Amino acid sequence: MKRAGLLFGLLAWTLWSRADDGRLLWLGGTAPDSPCRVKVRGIGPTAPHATETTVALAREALADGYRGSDVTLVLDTAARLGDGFRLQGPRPATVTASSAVGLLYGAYALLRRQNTQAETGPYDCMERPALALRMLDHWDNPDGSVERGYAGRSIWKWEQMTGGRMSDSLRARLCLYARANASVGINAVVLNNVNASPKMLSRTYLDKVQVVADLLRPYGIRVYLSVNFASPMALGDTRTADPQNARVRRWWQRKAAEIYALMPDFGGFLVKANSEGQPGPGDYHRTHAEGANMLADALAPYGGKVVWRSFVYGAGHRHEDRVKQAVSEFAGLDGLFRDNVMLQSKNGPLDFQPREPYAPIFDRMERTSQLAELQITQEYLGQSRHLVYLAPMWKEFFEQVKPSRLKGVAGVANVGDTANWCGHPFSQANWYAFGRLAWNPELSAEAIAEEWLRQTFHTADARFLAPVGMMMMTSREACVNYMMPLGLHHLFKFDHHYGPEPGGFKASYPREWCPVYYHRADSAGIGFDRTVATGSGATAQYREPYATQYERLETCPEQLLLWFHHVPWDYRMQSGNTLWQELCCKYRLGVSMVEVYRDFWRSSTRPYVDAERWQQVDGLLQVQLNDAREWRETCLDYFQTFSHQPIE
Ligand code: GCW
Repeated sequence: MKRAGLLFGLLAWTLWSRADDGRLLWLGGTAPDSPCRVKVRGIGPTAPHATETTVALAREALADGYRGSDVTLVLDTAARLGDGFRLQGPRPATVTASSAVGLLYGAYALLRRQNTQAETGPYDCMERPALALRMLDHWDNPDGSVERGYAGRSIWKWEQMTGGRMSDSLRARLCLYARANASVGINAVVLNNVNASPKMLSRTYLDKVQVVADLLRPYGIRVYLSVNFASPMALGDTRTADPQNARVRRWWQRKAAEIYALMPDFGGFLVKANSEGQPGPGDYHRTHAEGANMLADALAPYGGKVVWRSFVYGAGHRHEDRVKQAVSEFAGLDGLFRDNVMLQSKNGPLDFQPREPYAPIFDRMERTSQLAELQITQEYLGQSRHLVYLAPMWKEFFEQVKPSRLKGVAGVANVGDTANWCGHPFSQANWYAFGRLAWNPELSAEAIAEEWLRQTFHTADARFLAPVGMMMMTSREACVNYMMPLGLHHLFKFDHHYGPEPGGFKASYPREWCPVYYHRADSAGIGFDRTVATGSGATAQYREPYATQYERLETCPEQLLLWFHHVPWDYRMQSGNTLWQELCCKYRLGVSMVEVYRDFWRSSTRPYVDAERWQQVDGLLQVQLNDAREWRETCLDYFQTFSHQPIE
């Protein structure tokens, strides 16, 4: 017993200490042959401590990883670069910024440049983030579990933070996390699950949160918390959580004062209210605006923000088509939110499916600040077992929802305490891509994939980069094809959302959790009629030209066909196939694509990847292939009971 304990301890220690290695992230780099000297200009002896610590991080990052020339860091507050920077070079290289965090971002950009580009002669370029708020949302619970987390347990280890301190190993791990975020410009982190435990606002937890906030601050990262709307009541201080109640309002004001005394730069609250069983203002017949504004008023004196989620269904408009409910609940509230409230909506109107049309709420809230919520953790895209690169999906979203209309983006994190952070070695690419796109949504998904591959596998060899980049670029479409092509959605097994269960139905469940509610297959055809003419009318929530395009069967993009229409089995598709034949083709194509990935990985990538990662990816691609086959067989067998046609 004792020996087993010892062995276990040793194993945990090995994993843990290995986990501290930056090489398990894209930050690895190669050790510099000739370490560079870093000079700093523009920081006088009276510079604030915070500036000094951030600039010291920039300096350290370059001293560790930059080679070939000396670097000068210039803090020029008159340069008006915001959080951005200017890079000039190559010899010596100069990073200019008007803020300390700008210098840090510039230092990482210089390293990225070195590690991803061939030397190109003189350069002089400037960058500024396109979006002000670039946030990671963790769905971590105080007990260390992570909702929809597939990479181990929570990284926060609350139990190890006591007396305002944390262990050195935890600190080292969290510094790496912070560094990874800063290296791609992520500047805010929500520490806990939107299904929020009221406990997070207790003094015991706030003291721990302060420890994390202190650690993240020098990296330019602000801490936010998800809050449970009924916190004052749940913590036993009030008898109601009604936002109009004076005691409740005072409670939130005092809580805000307490938080800001501990963390003067605290970001604010993220709130999931009246959704999936969470409490909210609706419990007291108050609107979302009344609820959000009460919290906003409490935070306003300190510059804090309220991020209010629009992910609601089954509440005020429960009889409506689920994908319409957010607009139905929120459109009438446009203009009623305080200035420090931002509405956060998922990219699609349902729930992070492999493919959804964009969420029309982004068209409808002209006078409300908006954030887009993307999901980095692959809840519905094979979790940490399938290689699915998400940047192409996010780019698809940005084609219709222009980033200029947003105040920021939030990504539901895929990070856990597993040694390689994200489970699947390629899942890290999604964390990386999220940050890069939040910084600059104009970057192409290809370019980001290549950057990540070069920095992660330390190779510039096109025989690896081109085909593996192609594999990443096509992987999301492959996933759509083997899971739910042509606009099908939510065919997932109950609860875990991993495998297929197209016939899923439970009378005791809300209809919105049942796959049969979404595909509506019958002997006539398949798909959810959301037209105004004969269906739920969801198409009318879109701006033109999309409303008309989606409404008409002939103009609806085929990739969204069954999202908006109930289509006869023998409907002629553009390819000349009937709908049934096309469905069979898509499922088959999805499986073949994964077969190609697996075969290619096996035959051609070994020389470029360390043995351990190579093995891991190889094993996972086999899992993905088996799963893809299961998806194809389960879905086609099931739909065939309606189409009565052969699976070709
Ligand atoms: O997709 C659903 C998830 C829930 C999640 C919810 C949400 C945090 O299955 O686990 O809860 O979305 O986004 O609130």
